[in-house]
This record gives sequence, C-alpha cells and structure tokens, in this order.
Amino acid sequence: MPAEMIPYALPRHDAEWQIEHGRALLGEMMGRRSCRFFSDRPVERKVLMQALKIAHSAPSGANRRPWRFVVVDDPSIKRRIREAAEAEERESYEHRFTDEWLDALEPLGTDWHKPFLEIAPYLVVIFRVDSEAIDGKRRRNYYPNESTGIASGFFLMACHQLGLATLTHTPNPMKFLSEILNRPANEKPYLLIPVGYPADDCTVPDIRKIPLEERLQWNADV
Ligand code: IYR
Repeated sequence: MPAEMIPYALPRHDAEWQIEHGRALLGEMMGRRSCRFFSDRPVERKVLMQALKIAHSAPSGANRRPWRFVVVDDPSIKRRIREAAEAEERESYEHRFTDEWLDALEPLGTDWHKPFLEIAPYLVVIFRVDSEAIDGKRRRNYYPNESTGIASGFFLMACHQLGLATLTHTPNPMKFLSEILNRPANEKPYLLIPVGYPADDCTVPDIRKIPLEERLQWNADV
C-alpha cells in the first residue's frame, strides 16, 4: 500500500547565507583526517549515540536501512579484534599486497600494527545486511552496498562535526569480525571504525587531496 503523502519543505536560505554556511562547512570538513593515533580519553556514550542516530537517518534502498552498527567498548573484545586484525594485516603486508599496493600505501606510513584497535574508546563495526528473515521468510534488501556506504559517510561526517576522530579501517579479509561479534552470514562486515579523540601527540601524513577540478565534469564537456 502506498504511504500517505505529507508536506515537505526546507528553510529558504538566501544565496549569501548558503555561501557563508557552505564556506564554514567546507573548512570544517577539509579539516577531517583519518586518525591512527588515538587517545584513551573516554567519549560520552550519548555523543556516540547521536552520531549513530545521524548515520541511521541516511537514505537507503526501499527504506530498508540494510545495515547493522555494532559498538564495541569491552576491552577483551577490542583485544580479540586487534589480534585477529593484526594477524590478517601482517599476512597482507608481508605476502598479499602487491608491490604496487605497498607503494601506494607508503606515503601513509602504515604497517600491520594496529594498537588503535585497543586504545580508541569505541570500535564501531558496520555490517551490510544483504537480506533479512521476515516472518520466517528470507527477504532481500536493495542497494545494500550503496546504502551502507551512505550511512557510513553520514557517520564519519557526524563524528567529525562532533569533534570525534575516526578511521575507516578495512583489514582484509574481515570475516573474523562476524565470528567475534556473533553476526550471521547475511550480514557482511563493511567497515571497522575506531572512534575517539586524537592522541595529544597525534600526527597525520602531510598529503594533499586531489583538487576537485580533476574529478569534476559539467555536462558532456571533457
Ligand atoms: N588495510 C591496511 C592497508 C591500507 C589500505 C588502504 I587502500 C589504505 O588507504 C590504508 C591502509 C591498513 O589498514 O594498514
């Protein structure tokens, strides 16, 4: 049955307001960096919940919200995740990554050690839910990959706006997350996101973002 249609309107800002607001938002978002050195300073649970609510507000295929957020703050589970992630990462860095891939990672200075997985106060593990059991029947979800990517983006932006550091970490393969966190086979690990505050002596690589002009086309002009 179609849902009842209800009115929808947005505040009418003038262009001056939009440009000023856009400038401020751009400045804030350009300041977001992936953080690999976290403080153990706790994060108020309510703040994390607000960021998760913002993520959960994302648009999704057929309004199914085909994701699950698993929040880990138990030190023993964080330790298990670190150990399993480091085992996979070690294998990747020492055997699985091609030389081309290792060259691409070199500017980031990463290696298989992932202490942040125990230090950050929260690990948010996002699962993509491909199908769900409804009334004993398996029902597929639509665009779960795109939807979960959008929700993840909302989460990263919300965290940054709230002054929280994040890292989109994807140890490969991530199956160990399903096992440690008891998630069923219809839910696929999608991203592992440590959330917290940067360590006092946190540094990030001094790399530049490719200018938008190189990634933007108007109409059919090339
Ligand atoms: N998952 C590894 C390697 C890695 C891969 C990419 I692509 C990055 O942008 C960064 C790291 C790691 O986390 O070290």
